[in-house]
Amino acid sequence: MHPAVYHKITELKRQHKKSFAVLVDPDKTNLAKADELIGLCISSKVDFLFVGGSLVVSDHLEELVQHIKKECDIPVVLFPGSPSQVTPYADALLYLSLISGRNPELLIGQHVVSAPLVRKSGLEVISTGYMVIDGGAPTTVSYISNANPIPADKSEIAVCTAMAGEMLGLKLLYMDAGSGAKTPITEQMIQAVSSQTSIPLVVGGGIRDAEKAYRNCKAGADLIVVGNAFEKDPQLIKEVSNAIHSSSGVPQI
Ligand code: 1GP
Repeated sequence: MHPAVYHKITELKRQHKKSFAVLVDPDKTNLAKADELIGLCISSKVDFLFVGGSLVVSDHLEELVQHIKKECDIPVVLFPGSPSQVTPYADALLYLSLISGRNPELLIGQHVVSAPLVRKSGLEVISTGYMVIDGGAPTTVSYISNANPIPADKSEIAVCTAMAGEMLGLKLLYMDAGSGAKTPITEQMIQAVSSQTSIPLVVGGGIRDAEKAYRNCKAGADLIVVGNAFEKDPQLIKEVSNAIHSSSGVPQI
């Protein structure tokens, strides 16, 4: 299968263009709400829709993905908290290995168990070094993962982790402070990691405004993910999208 999503991510990076993903949490998004969100994402030129979460308790993820695919052309990327969130109707799957933690289940164990299912799904698989960074308070991901996040002020640990992930052959790095994080990842840490790695860098968790999204891009993030903030104010999508896209080509700090 042609790796269309990863190709789009790397091509944008090659052109020094920043991209934007809206995270859709199936637990908080019914089909009517999804329609409103999809409309805003189309008009705001959102690049990707990520679907999933550390803990999804509703059972309509597959239906939601099918609905999104029917309503728009924005690539749908699964961002699964567990193998139960794998559905063949999406375009791609972030095959997350929690490289910041020391929980073998999330480093490789669940991958072994789900490998046949993932292969059979026909999804484009994007191997991703997932790094959870302390966001100032426990988040669902920090609790569920049963692994210590990287301390927010220890950029050197983040850099070494990211470098190891890249040298192990992972295709993408995702630094996440966790959904709804009190404190998003610092620009200093983003800059440190992006300057020492060359694969695309995804940054998310606790980003609430366009200014922070813009500064993260300037610091070296290639793809910004925002979810929680839009649940309160969906109209913010346009502002954040404009900020991210306007930062394209701006020299990094
Ligand atoms: C969480 O990175 C994502 O895994 C997005 O976080 O919901 O806080 O925007 P928010």
